[in-house]
Amino acid sequence: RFDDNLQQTADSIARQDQWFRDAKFGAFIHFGVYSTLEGEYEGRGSQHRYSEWIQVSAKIPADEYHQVASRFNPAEFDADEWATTFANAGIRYVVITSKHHDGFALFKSLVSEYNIVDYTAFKRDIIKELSEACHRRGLKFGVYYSQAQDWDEPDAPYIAPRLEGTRKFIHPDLPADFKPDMDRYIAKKSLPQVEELVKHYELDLIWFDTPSGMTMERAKQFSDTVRKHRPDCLINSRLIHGGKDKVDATFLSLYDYSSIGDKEVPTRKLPLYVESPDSVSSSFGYKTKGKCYYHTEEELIERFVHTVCAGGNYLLNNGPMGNGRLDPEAIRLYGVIGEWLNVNGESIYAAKRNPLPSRPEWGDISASKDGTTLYLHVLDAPPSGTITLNEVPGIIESAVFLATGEKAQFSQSDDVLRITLPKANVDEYDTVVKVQLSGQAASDTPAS
Ligand code: H79
Repeated sequence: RFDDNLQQTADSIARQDQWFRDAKFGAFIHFGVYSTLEGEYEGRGSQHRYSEWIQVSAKIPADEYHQVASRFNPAEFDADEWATTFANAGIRYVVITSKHHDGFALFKSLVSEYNIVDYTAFKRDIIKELSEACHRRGLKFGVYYSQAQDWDEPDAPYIAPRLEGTRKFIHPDLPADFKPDMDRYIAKKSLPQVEELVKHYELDLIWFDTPSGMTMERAKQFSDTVRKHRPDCLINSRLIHGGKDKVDATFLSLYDYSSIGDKEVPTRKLPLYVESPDSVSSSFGYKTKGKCYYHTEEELIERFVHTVCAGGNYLLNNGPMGNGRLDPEAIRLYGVIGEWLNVNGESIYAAKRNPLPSRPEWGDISASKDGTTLYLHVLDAPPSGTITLNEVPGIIESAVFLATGEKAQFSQSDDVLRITLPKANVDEYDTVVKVQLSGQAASDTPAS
């Protein structure tokens, strides 16, 4: 249960984000210098989960990482091919790393020459090409920008105090009495780069990450800059909050929706409209060395369904390869989800979260916007072949399997609904039963 005043605040600042609430499915892309290393540098670093963390996990000095950066040449990058792959998978928006914690920008920047156009032989502006390709395909486009961390800048903070020692590995020539000054870094690089991004690129969204050291005053500078140049551009909560779904009314003017934890699946209703940043694999950047695994398509569809039913978007990441091509396993997994959406998309897009007080143990529930249709997602069919739903808020008029259109056998007594599932699976991953209620379903909070 959350505070009604807080909800009202959230709604009154709810900006032009209907596209976002209806989109449900986004592609997150982690692409950069680290994509070429695939999680290991000179035998070091591969034990860490995230390949995009290689500079820290392998303690690579700045001058060595710069050489890797200058050789970054994703010659096979084809923005239209990427956009087409995503659009065909039912994805509605794309968010790509314009600068991750390593400090290397995938866009032309006048603020720092450490960017793909000025620092590599490739010379093309990935952010420009992809934003145009996405908009051509009707996809919304956003960028990830790491505003607080920047391992290339000695003034920027580290995410955890125990990592502060990394600074002297990366920048061995710093004077012994060097004192990092975060505001100096913000003024010199991250705020001007964010201004470049919102001024020069058609951004529908900007995704900040890991707010180490971000005070209210610092966050406000970023928020004001985005709002000034691009008032409709959505901002996520990690401008100032960590991965958790913490909500505080004083922060709500700074951002538009709440990012929950990396790879976290929401299991309960949340106070703001949320987004769950998941990944097809255990890493975000492309990783082939050491510790890594891919999720199965069953796992991803289940995580997607739970996220939507809790009131959020599913931002599913892939890490393209250093040569600029998408990871074939990611393409395959997106494709399976896309096929599932071709059949079951009605229960996902423009749906609202579960309006009932709790979540059933066999799966989850989404609803039509007016609340008169419930979509029962049977993720784990019980051995009895019958699912039970308690606290049903009205009289059931009909129940059909969404995948086949066939009628489902059901019985209702008081507020308990029983539905008999067919012997054969209706859907390999998630059997969706579309239940029509007479009159209005129980009203849910406006967050969904
Ligand atoms: O961009 C992705 C991650 O790189 C980023 N957020 C998502 C979207 C992120 N930044 N910080 N964190 C996630 C927290 C990560 C901490 C760890 Fe580690 C990275 C744990 C293991 C690798 C740093 C390096 C701490 C231990 C080793």
